[in-house]
Amino acid sequence: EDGYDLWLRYRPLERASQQRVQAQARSIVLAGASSPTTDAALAELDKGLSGTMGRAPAHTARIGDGALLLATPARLPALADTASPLRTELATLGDEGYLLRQTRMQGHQVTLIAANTDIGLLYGAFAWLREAAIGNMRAASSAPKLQLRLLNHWDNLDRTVERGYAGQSIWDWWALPDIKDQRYTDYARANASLGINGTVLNNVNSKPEILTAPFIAKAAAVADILRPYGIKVYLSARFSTPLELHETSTADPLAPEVQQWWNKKADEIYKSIPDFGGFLVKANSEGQPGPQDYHRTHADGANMLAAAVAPHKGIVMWRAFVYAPKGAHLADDRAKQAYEEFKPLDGTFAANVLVQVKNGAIDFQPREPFHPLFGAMPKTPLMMEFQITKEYLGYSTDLAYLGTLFEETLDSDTRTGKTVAQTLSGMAGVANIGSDRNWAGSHFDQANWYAFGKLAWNPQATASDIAIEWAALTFGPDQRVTTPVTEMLMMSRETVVNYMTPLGLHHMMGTSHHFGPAPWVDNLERPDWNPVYYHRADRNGIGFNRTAIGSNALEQYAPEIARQYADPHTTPQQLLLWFHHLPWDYAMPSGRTLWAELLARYDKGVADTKLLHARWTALKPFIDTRRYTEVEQRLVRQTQNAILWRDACIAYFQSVSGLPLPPGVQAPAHPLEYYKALRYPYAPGRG
Ligand code: BDP
Repeated sequence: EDGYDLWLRYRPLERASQQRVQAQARSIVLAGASSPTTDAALAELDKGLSGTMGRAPAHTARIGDGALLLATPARLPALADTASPLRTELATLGDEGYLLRQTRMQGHQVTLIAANTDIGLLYGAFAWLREAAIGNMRAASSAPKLQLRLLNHWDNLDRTVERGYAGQSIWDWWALPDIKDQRYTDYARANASLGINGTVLNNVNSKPEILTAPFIAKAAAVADILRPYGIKVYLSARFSTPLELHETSTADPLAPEVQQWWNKKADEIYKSIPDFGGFLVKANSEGQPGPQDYHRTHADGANMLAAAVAPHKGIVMWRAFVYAPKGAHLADDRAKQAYEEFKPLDGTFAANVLVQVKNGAIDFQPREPFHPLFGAMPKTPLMMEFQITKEYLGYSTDLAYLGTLFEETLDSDTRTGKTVAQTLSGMAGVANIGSDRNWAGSHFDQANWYAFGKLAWNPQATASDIAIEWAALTFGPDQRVTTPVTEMLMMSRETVVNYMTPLGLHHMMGTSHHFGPAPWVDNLERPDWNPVYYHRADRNGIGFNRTAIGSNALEQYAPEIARQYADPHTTPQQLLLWFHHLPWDYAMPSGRTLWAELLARYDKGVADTKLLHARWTALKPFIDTRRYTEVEQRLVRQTQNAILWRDACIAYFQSVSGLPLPPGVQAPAHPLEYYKALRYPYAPGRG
């Protein structure tokens, strides 16, 4: 086991489970003619059943007892019959939903995988195989709650991956379009098994070349492979592309020559990729060009691109992760800038523009409150942007299950009548995929890809149900394994929060690598790049005051939230220092002072990391050697990392607060200077 098969391992089942599966699949019947998508579904059933049962059943044209039947109303007249209850049920499942059902068809007892489209059949086949692999065989009916479920690859054309910790990019642009790696098909299978239906192939920090003819041909080759799996290809577009390719004299979105250039470019792309999804754009952020360079708004820029793709039914996903480049407007609190720029534009975007908003207002921290734009732009469809790759949570070394992070954001009540999930039209996840054999860099990071896909399909799914399912599919359905693995997953992210940024602290990672601790950094050219800007610790206290007497970022939330969080006593402890600057002797609910509580959280982070390690070593007898060892090595490293974070942060905060360590708290192993001198040369992920 090297992890390549992900959650589609299809290992032999125990006898009792085999019998249950066998009873549902004595033969396989596809109603009607085959299509590339039904071919994919049947190939997956063959693969799955050969693996779990030892051999795949025969494919037959006629329905018999015990058949596994794949059918749509268009393929099977019985399903088109308006009097049939199945037809009524199918009508509620839309273009991508499916149902799994024991029923009688043409006088025979069958297991029906039914959908309105072939893609629905493919999703249903994956769902049935999941049931088989776990040995459940439950009836089901399911339809996605969000229409757009995308991965965003931050992959560069030279195969480096910005914030990637799983090796090179899987997209081999040099070899494409003629040489097509088998991985592309396996990638499509894995994503389709989760219901992911779109992928942005290249980095948001995009290059003009991606929109030139040779790269369009390469993207088209990928699109051809992904299409049968229901996955559309999208590209990140650099706003100044026509100017940089010397094909226009400006990139001003209101200039007719620019508009014409993009219209023609869209026509050219759609000629090669008829179902091209559209563009993702990072503009006027971190030095990227954008409409503001021409004193135009984000809406002007987005709408110009939207007009180019609209005749082809394409969309534009315009990112709200903006903060001004050097020298331009510097908000007094970086957390406020996206809202300040985008909220006034609500209602001015074209119908095929979505604004893509990161889960929090700073940047993919181990914990952030939900972004105040959710609930604040009722006239604009919003996409959630989560980061699956763990830029700020210990790369692919540290174990941190993000299902709980995603769930926490999605379930947040915006107090505008909706949870965050209910404000969404789509969800994007910054992929953690690379060409490492196990795809994600570590086996446990596969769970983050899995959880993202499941939550994009159903944002109301729970992180723990997803964890249980992933554990069973990844390590087998033995509860002696799935129970402890699920417990490890469920405690892991809070553990990282505790040893990195407890109590609402944030952005204390070292410059540019974002891996190790550096709360002392204060010398970067922009104040809001420095950790000291975010924790504001001094002799008197710690934390960022975002109340009315501070930056007043709180005002961007609904009044109920603003009121609740205005008072530290009614602010959730986990966000305390995000919103408040408090004295070191502030009394915490635990009875400790804030200083003592902070130390206790760091200690808990370390203790829980050791616990994670111990739980894994107890599983040794049940896990295959290679995967056991690869995870174990990472947990050893994570323990060192947790200790490093704890010690460095305690040494630093003590140097600032001047307070003694309470009895029982162990002093850091080294003086502060030691931690300050640590370097991370050649850290991965810089793109
Ligand atoms: C930050 C990353 C940077 C990305 C940026 C973005 O450090 O590499 O380019 O986000 O989302 O988290 O555009």
